[in-house]
Amino acid sequence: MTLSVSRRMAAVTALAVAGLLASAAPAATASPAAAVAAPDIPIANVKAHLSQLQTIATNNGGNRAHGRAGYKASIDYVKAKLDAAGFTTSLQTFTSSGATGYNLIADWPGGDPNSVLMAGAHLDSVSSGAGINDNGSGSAAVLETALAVSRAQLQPTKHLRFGWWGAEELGLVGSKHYVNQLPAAERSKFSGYLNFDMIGSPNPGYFVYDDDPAIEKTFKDYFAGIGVPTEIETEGDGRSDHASFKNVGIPVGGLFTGASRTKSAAQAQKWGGTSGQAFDRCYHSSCDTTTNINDTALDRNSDAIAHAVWTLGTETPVPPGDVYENTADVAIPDNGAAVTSTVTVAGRTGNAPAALKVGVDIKHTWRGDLVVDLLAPDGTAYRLKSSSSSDSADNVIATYTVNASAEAANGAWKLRVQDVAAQDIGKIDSWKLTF
Ligand code: DTR
Ligand code: ZN
Ligand code: ZN
Ligand code: CA
Repeated sequence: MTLSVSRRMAAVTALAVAGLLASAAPAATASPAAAVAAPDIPIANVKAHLSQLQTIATNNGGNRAHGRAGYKASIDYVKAKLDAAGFTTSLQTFTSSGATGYNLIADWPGGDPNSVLMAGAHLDSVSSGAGINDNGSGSAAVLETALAVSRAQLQPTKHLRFGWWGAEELGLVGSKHYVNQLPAAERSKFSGYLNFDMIGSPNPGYFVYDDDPAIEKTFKDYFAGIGVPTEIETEGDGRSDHASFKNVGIPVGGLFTGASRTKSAAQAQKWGGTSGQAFDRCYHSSCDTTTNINDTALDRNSDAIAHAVWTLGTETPVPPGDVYENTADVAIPDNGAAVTSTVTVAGRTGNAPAALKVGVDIKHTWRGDLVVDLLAPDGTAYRLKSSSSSDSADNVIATYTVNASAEAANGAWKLRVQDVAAQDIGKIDSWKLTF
């Protein structure tokens, strides 16, 4: 049984024991400082980048696909803009399908190196076309946001990093390579990764990823502020580069205007456009050119990206809480009885917080089999995850927020996991509570 409290908590306890502190209660969590307002992102600048990407495709066999000249020319274009704007850039290479791939990483000097906010987009197209909406749109908007950071000489509280991924169309290859190369200590510094893949669809919807609640709220607040309703992006996890980051426990979010799915009558009523028609009829087709962009959608999403980078990047990071963790493996019987893992909280005063963070790391080969609950010391159960026969993805690596304010903080808290479907097995790898 491996129990640990964070070094911060142990230090507080030690001081308490030494009588140097009246109480071992941690310092009050500072609320984020008022954020700095983002500038408007000039849509003309974003479209100028798209024109350049179109020219690159036209001059290189009609596409910007992994392994082709058009992709490397796209990377060179974006890198040159960032180098001229004062970013620290690096090219990361990898091999996929026998060809060299490239990720471009750009760091804005300054900010807290232990709190990294990253925004990214895949820069590759499919081989059948120029890939202007998919994903020149996300790439150009992220580039222009980075250039706006430079123009503003922004001094964020967090360290800002931007990324352009290769070989997303081959299966998130570039972003997976980047994350896999990151040492665990570096991954833990990420406060979030923001992904933008198809944000200018000609028959647009306004979809917000429903992953990290704080990131989701940041985007939803922006669109509410301009009177644009949004929906939760429901095409499922794993459909773009945010999945690479989510799979290692990094908070993610992003925006999407739709691909081959059809806009419903209700959505057309809400957003305009054409019901019964795909959000992007040129998805993965040769007609995905500069004519395949809705300027209003591209403009709104570009401004939303800047809003998120400024808001999340300039807020005062909430100091780390007190962590109580159990890293002992607990096997989960296939289609069998529930198992539990315990962390004992002691030395705190009063009740647990209204936003108690429950971080879980459960390895499993079909996470839809699993029901996951948090049990408070008095036995009250809080449902974290229900079973789902359709969710065949691996692992449950997530952080849940529970309103545990009705529960006494001290006592034995338990994570209860049950596998309710035959075949596929797993284990509790670790879990933790952050107060
Ligand atoms: N896989 C992306 C397009 C895509 C399809 N569904 C979603 C959902 C969220 C982001 C992107 C996508 C591509 O073809 O690059
Ligand atoms: Zn695509
Ligand atoms: Zn894409
Ligand atoms: Ca099972």
